[in-house]
Amino acid sequence: MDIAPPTATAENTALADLARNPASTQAAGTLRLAGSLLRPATLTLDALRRYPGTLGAPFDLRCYTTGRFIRTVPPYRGVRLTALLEEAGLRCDEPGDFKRMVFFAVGHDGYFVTFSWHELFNTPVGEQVLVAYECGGAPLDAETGAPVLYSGTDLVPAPRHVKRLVRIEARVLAL
Ligand SMILES: Nc1nc2c(c(=O)[nH]1)N[C@H]1C(S)=C(S)[C@@H](COP(=O)(O)O)O[C@H]1N2
Ligand SMILES: [Mo]
Repeated sequence: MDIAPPTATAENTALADLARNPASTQAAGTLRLAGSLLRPATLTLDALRRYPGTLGAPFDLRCYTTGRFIRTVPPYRGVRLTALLEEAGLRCDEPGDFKRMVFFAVGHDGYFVTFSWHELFNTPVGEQVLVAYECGGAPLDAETGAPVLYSGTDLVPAPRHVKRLVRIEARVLAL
């Protein structure tokens, strides 16, 4: 399976720039919602803080690759990724597009992980995927890694604990 061939839009150019030269793209702390969306948006940290917060549970950050225990993370507070995506509106150009939709969550350094539409909207996993702006009761700022995206039900949490999240990209996959 492959990702649908990218068309030469400004959005795709911006994503390619991010992968090549991660630090150059956006103002620190801003999050861009892009790709297969009805209302693409850029949100500042202050805008994220205005959404109703969901409080996560504390967890142990552990690297999948090495098994290394990193640290115990106090509860995060943040907005559900599904709430942000619902507000931005998912495009459905062909019947069944959601079945083939994935989301890239991209960090400031070009590190990225994936979520599927089903995982977020059709399993309990999505209820605990947060874009966090507070940790242990203290506000996070761009210097301390905000916003952080993480998936609260992952068995090994470090891979999908993306520091300085800068972009959520919605894509419909094609064979
Ligand atoms: N932005 C960003 N977030 C990231 C990563 C990364 O390279 N960039 N690596 C992930 C992985 S694989 C691990 S193990 C942890 C490492 O966390 P640490 O830097 O606090 O040790 O961050 C996760 N989040
Ligand atoms: Mo890791």
